[in-house]
Amino acid sequence: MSKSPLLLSVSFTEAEQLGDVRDGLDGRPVIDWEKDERPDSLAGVKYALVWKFDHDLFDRMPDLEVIFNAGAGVDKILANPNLPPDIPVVRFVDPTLTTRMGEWVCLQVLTHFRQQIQYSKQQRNNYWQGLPQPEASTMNVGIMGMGVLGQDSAQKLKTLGFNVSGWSRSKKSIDGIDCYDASETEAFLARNHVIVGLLPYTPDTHGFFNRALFEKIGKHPVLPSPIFINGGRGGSQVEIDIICCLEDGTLGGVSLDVFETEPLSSDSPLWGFENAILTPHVASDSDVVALGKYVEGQIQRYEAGKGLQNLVDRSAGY
Ligand code: NDP
Ligand code: OXD
Repeated sequence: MSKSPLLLSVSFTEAEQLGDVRDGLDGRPVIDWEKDERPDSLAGVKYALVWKFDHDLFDRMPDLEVIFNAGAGVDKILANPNLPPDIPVVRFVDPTLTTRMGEWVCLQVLTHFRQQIQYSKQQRNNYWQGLPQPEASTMNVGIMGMGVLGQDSAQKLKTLGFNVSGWSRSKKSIDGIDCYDASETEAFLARNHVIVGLLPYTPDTHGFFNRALFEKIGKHPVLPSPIFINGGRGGSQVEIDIICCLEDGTLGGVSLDVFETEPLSSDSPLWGFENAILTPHVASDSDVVALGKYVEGQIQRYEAGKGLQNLVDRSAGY
């Protein structure tokens, strides 16, 4: 039986092009909306894999049955007023993406914890000075957003010896990790020295990481002021508050992969802070071949009547 084509509307960056999404699709025909000549009709096309999309794209797809989002975060697709209301949306969940985020989170926590910013500065100045070196178990790291990425990052940090806790909308029960829900935010913030944001961007998380929150984070007995790390979405942070908190020492350092506006403007004061590590939304790129395999696997499940996985809950916004 011939496979129903997949409509592809994703402009992968050069860095993401380590392979071809088709390599994962097991021969399924692809209509590349960004690169191919556009057909007059998309009748009969049941599946779409998109990141950003033209406003009228789905109006042209009378037979659309499933929309696949090319990343884990669905804020962009859900914000599009032309998203059909009744078509299921599946987000990308895959070990290739999860592992990359865990690597980025561990790298950031270790960089601040082992005071690498200070040592890099010393190296630039030919200067030799040891700094205090507490054990990882004295460092309390709190993950806000204990979904797929948060739980994996928590486990990886735990393996490194950090004292890890997690916070999410619904309370989790995870061996070796103290879990909190949204009614226990103050206690959660107070016990931690580092906060890692891995939240989706929703109306509830808009502007969530702000001065009032930073002021409640606990302070490590030896290391500099609290650290804030965000790999979730920039809309959840208030950058003017981050800047002021770095200036007045409320925050001892930050690592940010996501920003209120991307790309970050070249005149943002954030660039100028020695204790701010900025990466250009690359903590965890989607691996395009794995994405193709994932979509193919989901379509095969769907067609076999087994149901789709990782469906987006539109009312929750993630
Ligand atoms: P999940 O949906 O698996 O997890 C989201 C977590 O956030 C859940 O634990 C959820 O709680 C919690 N949460 C959501 N809203 C609230 C709220 N209002 N209050 C408290 N907790 C809340 O998502 P993933 O872990 O897969 O991804 C997280 C985010 O990471 C994505 O949405 C995306 O924005 C970002 N991302 C960034 C990338 C990058 O390269 N920088 C790459 C990929 C993703 P509950 O468990 O109760 O539902
Ligand atoms: C994602 C992202 O959501 O790359 O997958 O930000």
